[in-house]
Amino acid sequence: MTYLIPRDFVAQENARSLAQLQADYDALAGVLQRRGRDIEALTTQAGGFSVALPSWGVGTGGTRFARFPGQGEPRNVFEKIDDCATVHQLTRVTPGVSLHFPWDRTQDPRALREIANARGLHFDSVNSNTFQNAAGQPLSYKYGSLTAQDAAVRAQAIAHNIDCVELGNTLGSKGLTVWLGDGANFPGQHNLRGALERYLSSMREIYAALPSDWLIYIEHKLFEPAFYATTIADWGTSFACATELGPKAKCLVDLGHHAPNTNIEMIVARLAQFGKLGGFHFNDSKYGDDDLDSGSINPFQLFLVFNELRDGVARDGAAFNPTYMLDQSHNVTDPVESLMSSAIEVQRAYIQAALVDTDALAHHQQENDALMAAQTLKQAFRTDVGPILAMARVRAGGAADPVACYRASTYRDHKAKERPPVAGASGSGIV
Ligand SMILES: [Mn+2]
Repeated sequence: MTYLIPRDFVAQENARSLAQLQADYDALAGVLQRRGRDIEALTTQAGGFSVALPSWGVGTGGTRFARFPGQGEPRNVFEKIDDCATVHQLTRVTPGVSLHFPWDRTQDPRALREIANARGLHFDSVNSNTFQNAAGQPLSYKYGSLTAQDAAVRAQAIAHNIDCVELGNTLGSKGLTVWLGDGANFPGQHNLRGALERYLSSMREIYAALPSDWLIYIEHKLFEPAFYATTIADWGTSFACATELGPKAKCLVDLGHHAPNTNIEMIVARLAQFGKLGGFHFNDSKYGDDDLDSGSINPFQLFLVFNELRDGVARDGAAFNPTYMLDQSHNVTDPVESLMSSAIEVQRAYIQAALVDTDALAHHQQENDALMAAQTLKQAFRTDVGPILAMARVRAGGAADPVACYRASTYRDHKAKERPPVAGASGSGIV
């Protein structure tokens, strides 16, 4: 029997801190009221937020160098669903799960869909994988996949992506995210322009196989594993390719996939302006594609990204609807705790951005008052919206303090007994 945290247990844990939460909430309501803001509207807004979980995030993804697996890690996609459901149960903001093939391949996708739905989950965009060789695959991706010189290798990579679309369609997904490790490690290794021509040719075939209500997300990344010239290295290349492919192609921004100090919020604004912002992989980083928990290093950047997203909604309304997903992978925490923390940090940035006094900001911009414009953003960023997030969770049946509740439940100890390690268990990794 699979252990799930009992609903009553969450309510009992919440009961310990409910009076304190209500006091904090009432105090914040007063602060916001003086700014002309209604806390209840913000709590409703927080309750409507969601960010999808990466299936690979519930295992200890590790780093490029090693994994140090923890106790009771999921050994297959069904166990991953249990962990994702637990994250959602306590946070109430992660109903979507993004699968990665072939890591999450199952013989019975319909059963997987039913089990996920029964746990209150659905499937977000699916991810293809041509950055490593799958077991039994006839041709190698050592020298590239969608951009390979060998047409047969390209055909294999195209077929894999189309297979992901078909599998995703059965699961109820509406999008395919393509991150490509292709590129060159040496000057002259390949023709820079020729590689991108081959990429576009391959992507056109995948694009043609998309169902009418699907999107394809192009995820750029500055470098690694191709260290000299990654084919889709930046948002400009991503934008150009998405434009070439057509309206169903959009750009996906992984916060860790840029050079240090890059103004990511400006990239977000540019892609939004030209209708090509498809979605995000949220994480945080100090140096490169560090895949650390969202908001753990630079929460102000996350807030500024959401400030641009708020602006996008203000301009374009419901038509502006990028997809949100976490993408993180490291060694030193319990993945369920990290995913809960990250989801809440992303939700926090969303609500902080909703607090920006947009009339004041527009006025300061009009007056060229840089200091007060910056102060206006800072006022929103500095506001502790924790009670709003906690109240939204409690009202939705989640945990006031998800990490504390999770630890008190001894979920991980249960999983350690239920899930002894097996050789060849479902993989996870870094994307
Ligand atoms: Mn990513």
